[in-house]
Amino acid sequence: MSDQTPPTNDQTPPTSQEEALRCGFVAIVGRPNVGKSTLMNRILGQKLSITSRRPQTTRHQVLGVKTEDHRQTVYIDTPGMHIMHKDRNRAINQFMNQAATQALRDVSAVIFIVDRTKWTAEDDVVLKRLSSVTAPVILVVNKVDWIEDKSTLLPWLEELGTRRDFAAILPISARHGTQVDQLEDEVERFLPESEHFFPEDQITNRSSRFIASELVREKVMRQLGDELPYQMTVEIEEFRTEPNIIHISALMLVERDGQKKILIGEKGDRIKQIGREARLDMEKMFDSKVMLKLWVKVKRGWSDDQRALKSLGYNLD
Ligand SMILES: Nc1nc2c(ncn2[C@@H]2O[C@H](COP(=O)(O)OP(=O)(O)OP(=O)(O)O)[C@@H](O)[C@H]2O)c(=O)[nH]1
Ligand SMILES: [Mg+2]
Repeated sequence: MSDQTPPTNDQTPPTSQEEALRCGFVAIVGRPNVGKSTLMNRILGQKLSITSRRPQTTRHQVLGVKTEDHRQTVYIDTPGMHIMHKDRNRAINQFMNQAATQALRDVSAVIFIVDRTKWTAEDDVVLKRLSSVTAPVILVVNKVDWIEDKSTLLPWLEELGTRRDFAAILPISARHGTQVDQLEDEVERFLPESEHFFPEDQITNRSSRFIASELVREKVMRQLGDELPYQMTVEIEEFRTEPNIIHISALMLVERDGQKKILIGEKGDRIKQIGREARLDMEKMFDSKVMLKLWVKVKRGWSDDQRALKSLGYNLD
C-alpha cells in the first residue's frame, strides 16, 4: 500500500492475440447508509472501507482496486450524498457531498445503490446528480436479504426502471454476497481497453496511516451514540514500522470537553475498548503486531472550519 497516484493511462492497444487489458474507474454512490462501503469490501474480499449502522460513516473517497487477469476495476467508495440543512450542516458535510460528486467524473460506470424499497428525498438528490452523468449507471437494490415479502420486489424494480435509463437493475445483498458476482460481470462490460492503472498487488490508493485513522473512527461510530461520532476526527501522530511491530499513536479530536469525557469513559474504560478493537483490526489489516496509543483532545470548531479541515486531511486534491 502506498500514497502514490496512478500513472496516466496511455491507452496502449493489445500487441498480440491475447485478451486485451481492460481497466476503468467505477464510482459507488448513493445516500448515506445504503451499503456502499459494505459492497466495496465484499467485492474486494477484505475490509478496506469502514462501515457502521449510522449514516455518514464514510467521509472520504476510498479506492478499492480489484485485479483479475486482464481486467482491473478501480472502485471508488464515496460518502453518502445528503441534503444540506442550513442550520445543522457544517463545512464537513459540504466536503462529503463534494467528494461524492467529484467521484462521478471520468468514470467508466456508476453503481447507484438504494436500500430495498425505501426511496427517500435523498435518493432523489442522487438521481438528480446523476442526470448529467453520461457513463452507464447500474442501479443496485441492496439488502434484499432483509425484505420479508419478496413479492414486493419485482414491481418495485419495474417502477425504478422508469426513473432513468439504467444500464442494468440488480437486487443484491452486499452483506451476504448475493448476486455480487453478477454485478461484477455487469461492470466488466463497461471497462474500456486500457493498461492497468495500479500494480497487480495494490488494493487501494490510501496509505496505511489513513486506514489506521479510519479504523479508530469506525470504533467510535459503532460504540457511541448521539452527535459525538460526527464531531470527532482522528489524526495519526506516529506510524513507525519496526521488524515485528508497528507503533501507532492516534489523536482523537472532539469539539467539546464533555465529549472528551465520554470518549475516555469511566476509569478509561471506553477509550480502552476503542483501542482494543481498533488494534485487532489493524493487526489483521497490516499483518503485524500493533502497539496502539490513543489520545483525546478538544479542538473546538474543527468540523466547520475550512482550514482546519484541510489540515486534518479533508482535502479534495
Ligand atoms: N441486512 C443487510 N444489511 C446491510 C447490507 N449491506 C449493508 N448493510 C448494513 O447497512 C449498514 C450501512 O452499511 P455501510 O456499508 O456502512 O453503508 P454506506 O452506504 O457505506 O454508508 P455511509 O458511508 O454512511 O454513506 C451497516 O450496518 C451494514 O452492515 C445487506 O446487504 N443486508
Ligand atoms: Mg460508507
